[in-house]
Amino acid sequence: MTRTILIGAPVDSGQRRPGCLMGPAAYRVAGIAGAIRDLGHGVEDWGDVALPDLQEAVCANPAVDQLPETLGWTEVLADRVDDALSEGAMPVILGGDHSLALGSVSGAAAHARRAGRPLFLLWLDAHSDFHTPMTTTSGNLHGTPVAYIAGRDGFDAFPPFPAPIPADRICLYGIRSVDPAEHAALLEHDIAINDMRVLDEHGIVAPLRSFLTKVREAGGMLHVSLDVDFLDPSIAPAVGTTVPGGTTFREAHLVMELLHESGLVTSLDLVELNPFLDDRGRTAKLMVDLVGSLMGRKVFDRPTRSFT
Ligand code: EXY
Ligand code: MN
Ligand code: MN
Ligand code: MN
Repeated sequence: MTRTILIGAPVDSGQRRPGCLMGPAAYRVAGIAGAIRDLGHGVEDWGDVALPDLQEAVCANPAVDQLPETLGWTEVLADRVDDALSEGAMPVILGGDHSLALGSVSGAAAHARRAGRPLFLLWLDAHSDFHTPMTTTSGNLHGTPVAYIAGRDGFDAFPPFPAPIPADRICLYGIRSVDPAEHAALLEHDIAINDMRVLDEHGIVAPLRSFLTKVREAGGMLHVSLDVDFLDPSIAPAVGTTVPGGTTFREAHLVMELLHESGLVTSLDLVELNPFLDDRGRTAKLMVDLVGSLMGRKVFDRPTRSFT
């Protein structure tokens, strides 16, 4: 039994298409609390976080959009996620666009540092989100969290990331859209880049198992950040940044099932759901079903096989 804490994060400042702020409500309507509770876990809903008073902030790159708002969300979410982990619970952050991970992973990193445990990051996404505020050309800060978490320069307006995660503890999974500046920077870091080509060739299981083995051997905490666009747009249309060639229904469930079997996940983001773009709630329901698989739902209750 896992104690889970739902944290609503109606964050819409990391990109320019309105709608992600409705994400937390859509997850609740789609039954996320009941889906977790029915699997025998504890669920508390801490409601939605509120944006604190905005502070002035400047960035040398004039393209950067909604910086004060994103800084505000970062601060409040870091605090809330740290609080949930400190209660021994697993925070599930209901987003909100992916800029919320600037805060959620900060909170997890602060907690891991105090606990003396290494933090690992699994980034399930079509995108690498490896821009800094200085390299982004769109100015959309949802394209930056992995760079912040990895400790890249260029985040002067942000609080220093608590204990940046070394590159060899970061795993990008499912990526298929990388901008030139991100590509150049990724080549200089030792981040595991499981793009769709790698997953086509090796299958969805082996690269994930090898990452999970590293987490387990290190006694690590594991933050999973699940972007709706990790999924193929044909099954998950409610996202502003669709990229063809994403994971199928079964591949995505298998990832979640392996994560459950590992018993390693300590915090989870659900990001980029834009309910305004959905088709009768099907994307929200699919995301809730995936959370069900991550929390242990199975068709047959076989004895759990070790994941190694
Ligand atoms: N790389 C593009 C940009 O920086 O604008 C697209 C980023 C999309 C990020 C989404 C959340 O994963
Ligand atoms: Mn607090
Ligand atoms: Mn993303
Ligand atoms: Mn994405």
